[in-house]
Amino acid sequence: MRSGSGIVRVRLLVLVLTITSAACQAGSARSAADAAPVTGVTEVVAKDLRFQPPAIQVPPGTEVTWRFDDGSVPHNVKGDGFVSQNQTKGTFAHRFARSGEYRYTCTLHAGMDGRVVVTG
Ligand SMILES: [Cu+2]
Repeated sequence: MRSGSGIVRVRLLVLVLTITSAACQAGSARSAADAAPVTGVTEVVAKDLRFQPPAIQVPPGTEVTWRFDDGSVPHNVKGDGFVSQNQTKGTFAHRFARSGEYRYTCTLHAGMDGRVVVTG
C-alpha cells in the first residue's frame, strides 16, 4: 500500500514536470521576437508595450533606430552590446557592424522583446 502510493506520487511528479516543460517551450516559441523578420525597415517603434515590427532583417553596417512613442510609458532597449536609457520620447540608435542575430528586450516590461537579424 505504501509503495503503491509512492509510485503514484512519482508518476504525478513526472506528469507535472512534463506539462511545465511543454508550457515553457510553448511560451518561448510565442515570443514576438520570433516573428518572421521584416526587411527594408531600419526603424522600430516602441508603442503599445511592443516593438513594431518585432523582428527586422538588415545588412551589416546598418544603423537601426528605435523610436519611443508610447505616451507616458517609458521603454528601453537592451541587447548584447547595446543599451538605451529609459525613454518616453525621442530615439535610440545602434549600428550593427557584424552579421548575427541580436535579440533585445525592454527590461521594464516582461515579454516586450525584439530581434534584429543582420545578414547579407
Ligand atoms: Cu517597455
